[in-house]
Amino acid sequence: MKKIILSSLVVLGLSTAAFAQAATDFVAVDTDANGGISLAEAQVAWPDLTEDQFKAADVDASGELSADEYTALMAAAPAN
Ligand SMILES: [Ca+2]
Ligand SMILES: [Ca+2]
Repeated sequence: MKKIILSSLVVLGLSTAAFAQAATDFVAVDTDANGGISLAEAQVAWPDLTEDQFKAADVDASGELSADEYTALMAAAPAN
C-alpha cells in the first residue's frame, strides 16, 4: 500500500514538472502555430511581459519572436 502511494506521488511530481516546462515551451506558447510568437501569445505565458520587453527581444523587428529570439528572452528572464 505504501509503495503504491509513493509511486503515485512520483508520477504526480513528474507530470507537474512536465506541464510547467511545456507551458513555456516555444511550440506551446505559439498557440496559432505560425512559427512566431506574437506579443499576445507571449503574454499568455508571461503575463508580466511588457511591450517594451517584447520589442527588445524581437531583434529583427519582425513583430514576432522566432524560436531563437524567444529562447534568448527566456534565458534573460530573471524570474524564470
Ligand atoms: Ca504565433
Ligand atoms: Ca523577430
